[in-house]
Amino acid sequence: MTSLDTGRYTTAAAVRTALALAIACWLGGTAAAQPKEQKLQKPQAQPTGLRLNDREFFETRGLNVLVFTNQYNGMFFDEKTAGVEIIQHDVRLATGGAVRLSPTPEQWDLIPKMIDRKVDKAANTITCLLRYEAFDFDSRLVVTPEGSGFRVAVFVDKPVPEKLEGRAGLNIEFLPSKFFERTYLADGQAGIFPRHPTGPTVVKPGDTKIRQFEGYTTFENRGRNEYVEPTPVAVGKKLILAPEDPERRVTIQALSGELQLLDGRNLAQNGWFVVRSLLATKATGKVAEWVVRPNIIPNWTRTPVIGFSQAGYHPTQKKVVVIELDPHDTALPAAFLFEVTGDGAPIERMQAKVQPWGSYLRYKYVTADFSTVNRPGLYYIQYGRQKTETFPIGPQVYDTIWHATADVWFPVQMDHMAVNEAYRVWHGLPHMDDALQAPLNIQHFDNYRMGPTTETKYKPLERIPGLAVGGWFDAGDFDFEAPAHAGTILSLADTWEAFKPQRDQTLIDQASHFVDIHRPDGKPDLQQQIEHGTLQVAAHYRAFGRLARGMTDSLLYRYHHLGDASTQTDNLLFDPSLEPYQVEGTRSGTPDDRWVFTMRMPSNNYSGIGALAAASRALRGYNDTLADECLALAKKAYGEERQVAATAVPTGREAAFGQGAELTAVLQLLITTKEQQYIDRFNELVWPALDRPGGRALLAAVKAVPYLGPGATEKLRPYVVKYQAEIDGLAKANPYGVPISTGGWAGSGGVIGWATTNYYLHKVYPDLIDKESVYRGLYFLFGTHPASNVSLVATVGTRSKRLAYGNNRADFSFIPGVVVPGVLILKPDYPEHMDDWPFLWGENEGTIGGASAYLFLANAAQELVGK
Ligand SMILES: [Ca+2]
Ligand SMILES: [Ca+2]
Ligand SMILES: [Ca+2]
Repeated sequence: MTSLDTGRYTTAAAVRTALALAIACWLGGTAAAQPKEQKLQKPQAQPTGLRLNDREFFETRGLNVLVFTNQYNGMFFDEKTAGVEIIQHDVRLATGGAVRLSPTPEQWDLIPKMIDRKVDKAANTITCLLRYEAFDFDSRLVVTPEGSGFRVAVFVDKPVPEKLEGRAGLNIEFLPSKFFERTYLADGQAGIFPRHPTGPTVVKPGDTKIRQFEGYTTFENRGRNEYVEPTPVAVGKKLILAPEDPERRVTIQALSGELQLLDGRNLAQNGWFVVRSLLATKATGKVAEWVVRPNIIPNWTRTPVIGFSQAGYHPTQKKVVVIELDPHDTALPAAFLFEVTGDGAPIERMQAKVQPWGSYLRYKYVTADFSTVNRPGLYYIQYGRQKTETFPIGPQVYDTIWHATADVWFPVQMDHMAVNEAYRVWHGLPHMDDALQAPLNIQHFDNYRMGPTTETKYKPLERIPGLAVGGWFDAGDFDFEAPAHAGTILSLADTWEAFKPQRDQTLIDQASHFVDIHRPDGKPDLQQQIEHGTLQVAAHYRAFGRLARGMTDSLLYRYHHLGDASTQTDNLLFDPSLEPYQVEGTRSGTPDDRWVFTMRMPSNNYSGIGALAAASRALRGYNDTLADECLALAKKAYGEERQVAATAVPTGREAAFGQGAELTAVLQLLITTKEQQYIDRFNELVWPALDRPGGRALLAAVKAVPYLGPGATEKLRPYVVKYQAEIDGLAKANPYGVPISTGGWAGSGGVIGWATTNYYLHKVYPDLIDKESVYRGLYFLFGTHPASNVSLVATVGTRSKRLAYGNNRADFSFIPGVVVPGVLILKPDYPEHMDDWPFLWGENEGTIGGASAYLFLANAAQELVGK
């Protein structure tokens, strides 16, 4: 592009913006509705310093400093949500401020245990006692406001252990995506933050590496006794990050020693930029100290987030926009709906009075209701000078919302198949060396476990036949997660039975292990997917008589594989008589065949039984042989599991989970067989379960109502009345009126499950549960949610996820149709959704469970709007 073109473009854009504003004012924006006060430059007041607030973090307008408000929870180790964290202009810019043992800690590197946290309001200080058990090493991290920033210091009562000299340091990590296309100064020396890491690194002797979690290693040394460590990109006493950008500028000064700037992406794609000082050795007292000054824009006010459905609205639906405001912001009196016409001139169709909703988390919320507009067309919302993306209102808006998930996402997740799309190969044929019996007494890095026996007829590391077939990659990783699988098969079977979608846009050939996307083969894709998942589950029942817990990598450096699934293992059968990396015919000496974790868990087995029983119906008429076998396997396994339960009563977690899962199994068996024994058992389980807190039994109960005989509908009604009151309560709990989870994994899956329950209840009790309670789940997914208004379903809606934690995340890309978890609520009050950094799984990792549940909900909504 020439400079002349650039100039013309800029001018044209400016003219368009000015015109749009003029039209907006002229068409309906009353003077009072225009956000003049937002743009007026207020006098440049000096920002006041940080102070400790009641929520136990340091706060001033435009800046928060959190000190172990969120902890390393150990579940997946370093989740990049712990330690000293900086939220600058409402962006969580830095995390992991703590004493760490490596230059750029990876996910499975040792994390400090926080032993004690003292919040001293009088001294305006937070002190954390951190411990590394393996080295008997304690340190104190002290954070105190200073000037417009803060001071962070590390104290030790005993010198740094010898083994950690030159290793233990004060680290803090900066989010790379916020520094792309920006620069830094290190003692005045200029540098550019690289878009992709280009070193430097050094190789060190393997036996000097600090042990990672449980002795696993993230590094494949290819038989060489060595490991890689990043060395600094820059060094100095004073670092200024992004000096050119007032929103991002951070100055860090070392009061003793020097600062290193390192690039964690050299070791792991999810690494961050790290600033680090080594702790002083052979000394006690203060061993590191910095002053950190994140720039603060005076009187900074966050841009409002206009929550709406990026996929648009059916004319009959409510159209309530939720606007998320900075607590310092003043709500405008009105928001506007403009129709976009064919000649590009927008026409104001409605001015909606802005209604206060109240406070939720750290923001305040207002709503604007455009429900009375039902004329089909294209629209956008204007609030102040902000305009949303253009979206449709029309009877067809839900016609295609599940197609990307069914046509692309599920095919790409298919294991034991090569998957092609037009000119592109998504992945070759993976994991044909599945699988070996897992050995004993293991705590695996992806939360699998093995006890003291295999509880199968196989010996540790013995090959289990028939497992290189079917199944899906669980999520952004490649393992076979059995309960998620069972749930996915159930959900797909539900969708098939309820809506019978005949859509055929995929060729799936089990005989040649080949999938071609956008190529019909005369068979409904949904039945083909149900068959594909069932092939793997049925193989477990043939091998073990029950469902194993999962199948995954034995080696951490294979597990974190990114890219083509077919290269995760060598697809050759492991032969211990060969040397590592030696290949003879179809055998190899590389121990990369995956392991099957077979610890007995009744809940897991009941989930598999339910899946097989449901699949036996969904596959009827499509693959009768498999359908017959599924039912036989399910009935046999159910009888056996009941026998086990009669002799060994499960306890603890397994008791609670087991009952819920048995309910699912019995429900599916009774629907398939209509046998009285299952109806009786279901009645025995469901009514007490309904009286317990939790609520999952309600969904099973309402699904079973048609099979339970006369009176069941009325018997269930009081529970639905109670549930309806809970739905009403949600409208007061948050402005979105859906259950928003606050756990370590964001909650779109929970919202989908809730809306799906509402659908089933609406079908039986339309007087109690309305359609809007179903739609609300979709409004949330499609952009009416906190923190941003991006659609959480990639390729659904005008603006949707462009980055996700799929297995192609290293390319800053996504797999179309992925349903991401969405908005993570970090303690105590910060909703976060990263849309320029794909590597936080709690926000961006789609799962087969979430995607299959979405397929159901999307079909349900289509039915309700009257497709
Ligand atoms: Ca997994
Ligand atoms: Ca097909
Ligand atoms: Ca192999």
